[in-house]
Amino acid sequence: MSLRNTLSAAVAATLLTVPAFADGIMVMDPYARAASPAAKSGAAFMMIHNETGQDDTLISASTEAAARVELHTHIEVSDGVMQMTEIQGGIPLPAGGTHHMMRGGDHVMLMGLTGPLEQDATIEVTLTLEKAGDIVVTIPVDNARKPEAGAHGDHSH
Ligand SMILES: [Cu+2]
Repeated sequence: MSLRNTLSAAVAATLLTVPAFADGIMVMDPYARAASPAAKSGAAFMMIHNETGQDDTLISASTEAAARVELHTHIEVSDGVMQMTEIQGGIPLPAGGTHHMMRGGDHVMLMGLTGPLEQDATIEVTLTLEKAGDIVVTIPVDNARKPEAGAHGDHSH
């Protein structure tokens, strides 16, 4: 093998490895909603599939559609009473696993909306992962969407 062939093989191997790693995070079925046009906050939901081959963690999210974004979940504070709370330490995304953010469960909380979430508009949300880095997701607004089967109800969203 000539030197030139060796170099191209090495470059090809690098090109194959890097995008596969970055592309290994798949965001499926994202949507965002607010409880009403006047709502000051909303939430985004999605499924995140980790095909990168290594464990990762969703550590934060941001968007120009809201002044502040937090990763939230619901906890049961007393018998049957659920309350939203900020997730400490991020959301683990184990290799090969799918994390389902859904109503009544984990969600991306959009606080201080910069405008109403209009039905069928889209917002861009940047997810920041510990290893995969920033992933920009275009999320359609679907205020009419019903809670997923298995969700515990709608609560404040
Ligand atoms: Cu919340």
